[in-house]
Amino acid sequence: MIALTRPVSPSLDCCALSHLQREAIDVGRAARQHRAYERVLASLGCRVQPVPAAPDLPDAVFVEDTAVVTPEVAVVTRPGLASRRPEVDGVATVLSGYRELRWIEPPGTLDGGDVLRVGRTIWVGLSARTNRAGAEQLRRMLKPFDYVVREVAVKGCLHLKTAVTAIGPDRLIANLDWTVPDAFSGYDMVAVDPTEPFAANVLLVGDAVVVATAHVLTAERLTAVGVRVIAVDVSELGKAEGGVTCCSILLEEAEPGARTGVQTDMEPERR
Ligand code: CIR
Repeated sequence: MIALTRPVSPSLDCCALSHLQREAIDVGRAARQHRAYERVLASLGCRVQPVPAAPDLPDAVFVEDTAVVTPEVAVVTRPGLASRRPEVDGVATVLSGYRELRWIEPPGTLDGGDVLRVGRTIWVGLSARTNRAGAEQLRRMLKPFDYVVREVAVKGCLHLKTAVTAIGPDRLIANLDWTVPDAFSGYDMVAVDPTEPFAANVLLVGDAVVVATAHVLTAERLTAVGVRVIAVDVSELGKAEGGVTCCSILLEEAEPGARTGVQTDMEPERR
């Protein structure tokens, strides 16, 4: 598994905020937490592939929003917030070493945080950031690969994956106040502890589930149902309305014979 990540920008404290009050962010601490997060991903078997830093783009660390990657293709998004659109080029350049690219075009908007893939089903949250045109373009792009795209309303939070994520092949974790539980019928659903509304944003890596250390009670719920939980402190990133899914894009290593890496100055023949 490859994990694309991007360094914390010195301008992180100018990040976009929708549902949180602005609090001072200790950017140095955020960067240390981010490096610890990368080490956790590496310890779970990921090869961490950094995207070049974008110091002037405050939200660049939240790479998840810039692309939706399946084993077959990478869809570069058009983030709902215009100020985040310049983030996509740097990510696209790296992804072009691993996958064919498709691009969400106007009037479509789509944030990767609104896209939850479980097997061949892809839920797209219709949110303040993602619109129907974006969801429809994604549906068209992924249909040839047999994915079914299902739209679901997001209410009360930033992204679909603030409200619900996967903790296994047919098991989800959710804040039931922020989702439409019926949209996920047929899946086992663990509810977050009610005192930890942001705890549904967890990252499944292999058979492990990465959770924010702050979400102790929800972590206990997960452990109780047999989930292997790994905790990581992302408190400063949380002040920027980010969580554990937002800081990486996970992609399977390419099949032999497919594109195998990113061009660097050292290896021009590889592109
Ligand atoms: C934003 O509002 O866009 C950023 N401050 C936070 C983005 C978090 N991304 C995510 O949940 N996928």
